[in-house]
Amino acid sequence: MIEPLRQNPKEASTSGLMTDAQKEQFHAEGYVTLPDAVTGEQLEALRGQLADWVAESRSHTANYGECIDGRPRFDLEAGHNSTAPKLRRINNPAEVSETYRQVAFEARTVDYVAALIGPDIKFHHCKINVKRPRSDTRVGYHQDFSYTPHTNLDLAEALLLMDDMTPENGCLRVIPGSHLEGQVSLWHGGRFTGEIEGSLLDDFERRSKSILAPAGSVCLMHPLLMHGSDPNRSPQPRSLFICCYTAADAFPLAPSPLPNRFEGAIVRGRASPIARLAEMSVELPDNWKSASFFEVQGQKSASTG
Ligand SMILES: O=C(O)CCC(=O)C(=O)O
Repeated sequence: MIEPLRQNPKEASTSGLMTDAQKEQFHAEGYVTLPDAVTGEQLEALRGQLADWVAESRSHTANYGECIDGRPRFDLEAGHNSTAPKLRRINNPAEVSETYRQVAFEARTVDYVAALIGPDIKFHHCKINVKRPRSDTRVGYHQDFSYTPHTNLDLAEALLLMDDMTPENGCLRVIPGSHLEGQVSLWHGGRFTGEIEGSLLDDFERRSKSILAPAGSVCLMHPLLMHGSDPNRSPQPRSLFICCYTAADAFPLAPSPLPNRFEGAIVRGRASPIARLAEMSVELPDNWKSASFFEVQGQKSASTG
């Protein structure tokens, strides 16, 4: 008989890093926001690299760059031009920047994740969501598990704030406790729309909470937490470096939405030869081909707009 890899996978070796109240908030409300997830130097380096990418985007008129599956790495919002660049997504920046790879693999964020769903943690994928000043990019309400279904629910999405997040610049909005209410369908009329049905919006909006925190903080989300965000109406940018981590014994039930050469890399602890299966039914995503989920959610890019 095959024994479980460990008796209590929630027992983390990172004692003292987070308070019991912070861990309890993640499990009870589905998210927790923590300060100083990266050092000041790491934050500066991330921001510097992003500024270079935004500058580079000025010379492009359509999505560009190439990920390992042939899709563009750099995704531009419709209306992008050289004077008002609207770079909105960079897919798997860790593959093209050592600064981003180091933060994704080594920053304190990963210790926070190990304290919540560890000790054994795998990297799945990463991305930067940029909302340039006064840009229309929004994020329709969804649960990340619907894009990255796994054999169990021990996943954590780490959203690192690269700018202060404010009510005006399109801050992340979460629905506390929604991770305990099951998966909400993202398929409508036979199509994977990547966001919830419009009729559910009012209820979720009423229950939503804005994540307002300074740059360098991280919001850690349970994979079934419902969340979204509005356009940036301010003169300031709003950028998030988002990494998806899983427990070592959680295995994908669908192809990665953002294939990358680091998928499955162990970032804390040890690999698992055992897949842990949670008893649940899981709605699977469509294997979409566009440059980012913004297009899946019906928002045109510079290539399609
Ligand atoms: O950028 C945001 O506001 C939310 C990001 C998000 O939900 C995602 O990329 O899955």
